[in-house]
Amino acid sequence: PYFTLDASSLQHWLTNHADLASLLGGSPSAWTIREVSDGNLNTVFLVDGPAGSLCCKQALPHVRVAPDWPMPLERALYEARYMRATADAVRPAAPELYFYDDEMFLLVMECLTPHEVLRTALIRDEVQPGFSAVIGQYVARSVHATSWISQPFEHGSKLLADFAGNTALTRITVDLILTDPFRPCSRNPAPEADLLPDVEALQADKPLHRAVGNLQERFLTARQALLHGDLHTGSIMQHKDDVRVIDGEFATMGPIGFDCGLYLGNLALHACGAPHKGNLITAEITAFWNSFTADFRTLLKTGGGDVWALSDDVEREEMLNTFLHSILQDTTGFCGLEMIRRTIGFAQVADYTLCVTPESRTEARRKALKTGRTLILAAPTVHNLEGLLNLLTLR
Ligand code: SR1
Ligand code: MG
Repeated sequence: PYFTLDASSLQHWLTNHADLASLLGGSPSAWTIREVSDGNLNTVFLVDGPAGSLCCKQALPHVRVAPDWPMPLERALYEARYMRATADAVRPAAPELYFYDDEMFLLVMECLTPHEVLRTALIRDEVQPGFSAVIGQYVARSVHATSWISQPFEHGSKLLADFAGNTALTRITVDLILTDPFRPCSRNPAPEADLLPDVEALQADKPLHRAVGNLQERFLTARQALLHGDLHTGSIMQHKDDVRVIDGEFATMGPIGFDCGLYLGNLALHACGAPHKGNLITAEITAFWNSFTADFRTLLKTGGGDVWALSDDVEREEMLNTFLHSILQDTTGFCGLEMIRRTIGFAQVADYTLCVTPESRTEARRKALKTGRTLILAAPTVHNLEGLLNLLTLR
């Protein structure tokens, strides 16, 4: 039966799992166990032994940072399924999953040290430029491997069934990204007084709400591929040029532009908090999009499911161009949504701590809200990366 682990009970649990204990080596008394929980939902422990290290992540029955908010434990199962469904396609851009305990809702994974969360590294200016190319490749490979276009439709149908139960986390997304920022809501932290008129305007903006409704429909009905579902800069670890995607518990079948948009939205938010880094962030957005589209094109040059398998090279190229165009428009809209929700909703970004005065912080948030609104409304008019970059006005 399930119980929440602490360092001592985790040590005991590991001693009962000989394969994992032997990865650590030595006797249990030689292991060091540190809790390093950083995300909003789960507890995470790093275990070091004489022969190796492990990362152990356990779901709690509530949101870790909001203990009154109950949360089903099964999210750990979906994270394990996501890691298994994408591992072969994305390796080495994700940690290896060694073991999943379905009673303890516990994942035991490759330990990433001395890696750092990408958001923290960006804030500290410790990134190696070009890291976003790895993320573009990661998205191309994970969605290609799990989409209807790469394999006969039965493959996607199976994934749809395997992830259909992840409703608790999809509920978080629908509430926190697509609903709460656009209405007064107790989950939204009170905005600073100077930003209040901007927030009120956003919450009274009917054309914007209609466009958000369209994005909600895309998110819930465009079951294009298996998404990571929460691809922000806190879901990525990096050390030098080793970049890994973690935390796939929000996995769901959805529009590919959702993963792309969340990632680009978090890059853009960083530039709002650090306007002097606009050129660096523009280069990262470009690296992401170029690597995503190049890899996706390469993967779809041959093979493919159903109609893709039948098409000749010219048709294939045209279908691919149309598909990428619609992914870009979704990306633009979801990027705008992420900029707004991480500025005025629950779970805001730490990048704003880069603003040294209250005035510059308000200005940064205002810019994010304005840009987010523009992206959501103008998404259907975007035809290429340059169009998206022009709307972002980071340069
Ligand atoms: C209650 S969970 C809040 C946020 O944290 C996760 O990282 C997701 O982004 C979610 O929206
Ligand atoms: Mg997370």
